[in-house]
Amino acid sequence: MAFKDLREFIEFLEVRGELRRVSTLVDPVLEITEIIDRVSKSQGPAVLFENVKGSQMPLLINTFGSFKRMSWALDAENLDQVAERLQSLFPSEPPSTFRQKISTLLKLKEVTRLRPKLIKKAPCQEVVLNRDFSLEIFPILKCWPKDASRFITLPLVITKDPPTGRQNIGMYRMQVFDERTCGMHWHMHHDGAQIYRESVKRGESLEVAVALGGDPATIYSATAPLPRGFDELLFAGFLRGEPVEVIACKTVDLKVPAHAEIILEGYVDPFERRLEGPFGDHTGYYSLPDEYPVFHIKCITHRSDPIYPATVVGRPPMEDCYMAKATERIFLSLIKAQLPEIVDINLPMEGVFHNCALISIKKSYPLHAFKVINALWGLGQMMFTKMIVVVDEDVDVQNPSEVAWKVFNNVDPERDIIFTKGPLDVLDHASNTANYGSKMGIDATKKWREEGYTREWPDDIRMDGEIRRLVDEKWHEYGLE
Ligand SMILES: Cc1cc2nc3c(=O)[nH]c(=O)nc-3n(C[C@H](O)[C@H](O)[C@H](O)COP(=O)(O)O)c2cc1C
Ligand SMILES: [Mn+2]
Repeated sequence: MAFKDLREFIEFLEVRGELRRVSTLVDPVLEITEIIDRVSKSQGPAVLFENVKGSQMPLLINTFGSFKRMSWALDAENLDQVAERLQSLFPSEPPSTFRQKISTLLKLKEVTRLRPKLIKKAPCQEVVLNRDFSLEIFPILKCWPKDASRFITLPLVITKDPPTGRQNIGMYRMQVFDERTCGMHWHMHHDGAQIYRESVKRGESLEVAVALGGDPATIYSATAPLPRGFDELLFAGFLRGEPVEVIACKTVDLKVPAHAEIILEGYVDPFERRLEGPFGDHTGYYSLPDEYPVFHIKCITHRSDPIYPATVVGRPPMEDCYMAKATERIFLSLIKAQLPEIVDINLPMEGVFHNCALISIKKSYPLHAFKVINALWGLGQMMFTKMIVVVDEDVDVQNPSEVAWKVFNNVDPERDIIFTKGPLDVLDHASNTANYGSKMGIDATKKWREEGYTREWPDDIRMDGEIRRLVDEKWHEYGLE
């Protein structure tokens, strides 16, 4: 059964020994980061800090920071289960028989049932503050020494696309400028920024609501690279198997997750910009200061006893790596629906997801690897991928050592590497130019005669099965244990 809110998930984690409460007084300025960096690097639990300096509210962190917790957050025991659920929605073969067509239609009907559901009264509005309010009541973190200020690090930023009226949710960190103003760090390629550009074109300010907390699948959905126009809350409904309940905001025309802990309502002006950053980011480097829009808060609503959710990003692995691994598993089925020759994908944590992709394929025609590489560079947020390595289907891409063995031995660099240019993630610091640069595709598959390879490709060394069985049987006799 789906979790209704953050506190149900906290209870679930606590029963399973996956959440610790800390009652010692801790400072949200740097101290929590150092604690959670250590916990995270040793695959530790989620932590509820109950006594945070300067605030009455407890702070929840590292909630998603393991494969187990990330899977539970999505109502599954492991991420492959979640992927399978999605696979059934996006079959790689079009329905052919009447029965298959009916079953596809039934699934579509099921999806309609899972659309967000509007309710009239919600926990996230138990307290409404629209006159004397300040962000200072929240235990907002300053994560790293050179961060420009405190940052809200786990916000669900909700906007509405002016032409279509469709809502979008993205997670964009928010620098606190003062009691009622924050930076709005939506990267130019993300839906939030595209929607904002529409409002700039119209010269209108854009209404924005920010939810903190909510059920864990909804929080994850804000980070999922869905195509523009695809409702993150419907996606969350699908992950949960139950619709997400929403409520109308008090001062803006937006609907927010009813079971969130805290809601910030306000607007972003079409022309105002302020320097945002630096901020210690998930690349393990500080993202440099740059001009970003500004969020003005008009009203804050929250539960009577809110829990403030946060995360710390930094040199991987950290909490966000597990959220991204969920994305890797879930979106593999969507990618496969378009590129069925793909067997598996590994986005290594060290590559922070947009820097490196290891891909295995069923190769069936000459230069097939390059077809896949080029297709991925044109596919949603995979467009950012700086380095793509393609290997044959028998190579386990989840084992980077096996992939390295293939690359180092199978590749003739001049023949097997292609370079291209394209957009880069805003956080890339290696390119001479911000936001775009070069990319590399490496074909580490076995080369064919039809690909111009005229020599004889050697076999992998493998022992005969019979000898292996013999040695298995006699193993203890050799006295080598
Ligand atoms: C912890 C965390 C922090 C993130 N911070 C930002 C950010 O500051 N700006 C941004 O544009 N994307 C950020 N992202 C990535 C986006 O949330 C993600 O790409 C999402 O798909 C964007 O949604 P959208 O396309 O609907 O805008 C962050 C992701 C995570 C997990
Ligand atoms: Mn979106």
